[in-house]
Amino acid sequence: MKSLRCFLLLFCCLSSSYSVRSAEEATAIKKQPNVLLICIDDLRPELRSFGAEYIHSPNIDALAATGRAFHHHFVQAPTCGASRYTLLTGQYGPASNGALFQRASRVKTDAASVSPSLPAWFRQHGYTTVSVGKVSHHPGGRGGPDWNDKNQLEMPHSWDRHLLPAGAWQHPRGWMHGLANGEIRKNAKEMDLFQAQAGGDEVYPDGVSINEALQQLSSLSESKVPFFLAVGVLRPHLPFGAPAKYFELYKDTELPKIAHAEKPAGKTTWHGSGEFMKYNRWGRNPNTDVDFAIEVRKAYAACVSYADAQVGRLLNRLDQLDQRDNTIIVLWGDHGWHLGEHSIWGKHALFEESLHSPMIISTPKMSHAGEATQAMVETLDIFPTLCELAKLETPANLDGVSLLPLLRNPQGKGHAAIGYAGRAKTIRSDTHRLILHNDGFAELYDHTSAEDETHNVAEAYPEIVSVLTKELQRRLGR
Ligand SMILES: [Ca+2]
Repeated sequence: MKSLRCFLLLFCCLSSSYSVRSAEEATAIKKQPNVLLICIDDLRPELRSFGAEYIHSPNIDALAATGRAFHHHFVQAPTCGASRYTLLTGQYGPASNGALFQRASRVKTDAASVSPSLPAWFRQHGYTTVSVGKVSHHPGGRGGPDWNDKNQLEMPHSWDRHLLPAGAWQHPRGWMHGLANGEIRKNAKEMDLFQAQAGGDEVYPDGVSINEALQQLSSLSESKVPFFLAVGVLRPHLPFGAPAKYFELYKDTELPKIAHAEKPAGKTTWHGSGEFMKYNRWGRNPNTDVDFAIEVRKAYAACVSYADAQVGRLLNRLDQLDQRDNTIIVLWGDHGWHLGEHSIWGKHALFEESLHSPMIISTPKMSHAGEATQAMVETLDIFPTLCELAKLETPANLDGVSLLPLLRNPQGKGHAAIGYAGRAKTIRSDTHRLILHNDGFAELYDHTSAEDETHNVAEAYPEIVSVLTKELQRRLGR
């Protein structure tokens, strides 16, 4: 199916719906649901509940079984800071990791020009807002040499508390790339790419920050006002270090073959996997060493299972506190990750693997709970969705749309997804992906074809390139 006619059926106008706050505002606030937003770093949609039966992800799977898993969720940007910008502002933004700090500078010089962030909006509407771990780009949300300068806030006016207990890793910068028992990254070449140390969850950084998140959950649950708690889980971000018990899960696992592992021949957003290659790899390269590729993939899988266990700790505490029936839960991966597809080990490209990430939304008493949706949605959609679910007014200038229709009916329609990096931008429809480079070069991939994103068909289908380019420019305004 490659016809233009079928393709043209894809687009429709979408508009946000607006809900109105109750007149009995003070009373309503107490009845409003809590929000637990779980942000997982570098998590690709390779989970058992997303079809990967060789992955041990029982806690995320249990959440999916009681909520709505979005199997076609795409982020706006294939890098932490720029993707989190869109989650936390609901707007398109810069393509760089410094996006939120740039916004913070504008807040200082021209506050009126900056619309409220997602947590700021909930805070303005009576919620207590707390973040723990890596929610914005810097864990704990501060700048400075060690990312703990109280005078340099990444998201001004957003949080009542933004916390990062660094434990043995000394400061948020040390925690961010920490390995076992307080090892801090000084020179990446001297830090192991992956590591399995025996011990409990606190041997690695996430165990410590989740302890803090559990304490916050307990104290916030005692309050009479609703809470908005955002928790960032660091793994499976590099380096791939996790307690040995999670590596054990994959000792005898046979992983499927890497899909389209060949390096693209033509012009693409391919890169040399710099973030990955700079670690100590013991002289081995997964692109040329099949056994090492399997070891790397198993290490990533172990980190996914470690992250999954942290999600389980959060959800168990929520249940113990009897808050599940009054809490909206969003689990979100900040972008995808190539494990050898297109000969890339990392993110930062505009291929499907870089932009596709898991998302699950669970709300109290949701209809069709446990049914996944295949509708295409974007990270931008989370802000308006949470507003509507919490019965808050939706800010007028958000770039996404509410997903409430898909929470009611998983068979509903989605919409094309936009993404961008420094050198190119992209639009993904139900059938195609267009990647438009800044110099005008176009890549067009047909997702109805077995060749998928390995064969650029832009020259053969100029009409599709033209329609998608116009839609991309209209949506992105650039
Ligand atoms: Ca990330």
